[in-house]
Amino acid sequence: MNRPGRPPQDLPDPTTKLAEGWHCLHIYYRVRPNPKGVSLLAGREELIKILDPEGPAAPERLHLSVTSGHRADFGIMLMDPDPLKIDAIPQAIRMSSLGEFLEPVYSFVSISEVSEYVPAIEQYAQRLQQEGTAPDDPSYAAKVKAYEQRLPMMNKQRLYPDFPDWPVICFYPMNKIRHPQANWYDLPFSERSALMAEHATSGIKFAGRVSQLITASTGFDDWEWGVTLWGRAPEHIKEIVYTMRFDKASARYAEFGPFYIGYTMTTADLCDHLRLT
Ligand code: 76R
Repeated sequence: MNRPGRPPQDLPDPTTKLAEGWHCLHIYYRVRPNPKGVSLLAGREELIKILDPEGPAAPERLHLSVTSGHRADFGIMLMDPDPLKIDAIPQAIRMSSLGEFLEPVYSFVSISEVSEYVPAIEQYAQRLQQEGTAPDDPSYAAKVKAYEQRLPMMNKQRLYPDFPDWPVICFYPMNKIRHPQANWYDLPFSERSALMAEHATSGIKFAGRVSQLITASTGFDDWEWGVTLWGRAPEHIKEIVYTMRFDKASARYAEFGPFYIGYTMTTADLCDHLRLT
């Protein structure tokens, strides 16, 4: 028996790590003017060190991009099992000699996850049947087997993603709405699942052109998910966002926050581009 106020004995140790998946931070900065023309060369070297993906304090994943438009000048996306290792990066930037010139203007905190709508093997098999492939069709077994082989890799990519080496990155937050006439959270699981299957079918057409990472932020930030899209070229970003708005899951139930579009860069190129010299 536990005494009142004591946790039960069989709980795991308290931790800031996730049972599975990584913490994720998107943080955007604006560069402040430098009217006195102070040399930023030393600060530039500090920034290159802080953001060195091979450096001793580097988180597992680090992506840097120049952001278009007035909202921000550049963005950093960071992922790691340890949220404080991620947080140490903006702290180091703030305390560096570039700190006074770099103003954080937007951030988004989230975690990676395997969505409850990713079909298990049995659900995938059921879906094949619903779509008209009979279990005695030779392609049925082959498809189920291929999915069985693919699923662990796909889930690993969702939880511990490798970032593609692509030039365009788009980030935006989103919610599923709770409107009296369109409340996602009032729908039965079977209906949500069917809507997400339609969503997946429309998304899969962008394979090879867009790579997406959905990170969950309920309880971590003001929106429910962060959507990170990498594009092989800019037009694919417009096309996927436009196309997926017609998925019922988005058309009827989604709302979106601000969009940040940027271009992948090394820290040295970014400093040149931002005139941090
Ligand atoms: O294997 C599967 O069937 C995975 C299917 C899948 C899930 C579960 C999937 C596929 N997504 C899932 C979950 Mn998605 N996705 C978005 C957006 O702009 C918009 O309209 C919405 C933003 C895009 C662009 C996108 C792209 N997806 C989710 C969730 C979590 C829902 C939850 O758990 O409640 C959100 C918020 C979301 C939003 N999705 C795909 C894509 C693409 C391109 C695919 C197909 C590629 C793939 O399966 O990896």
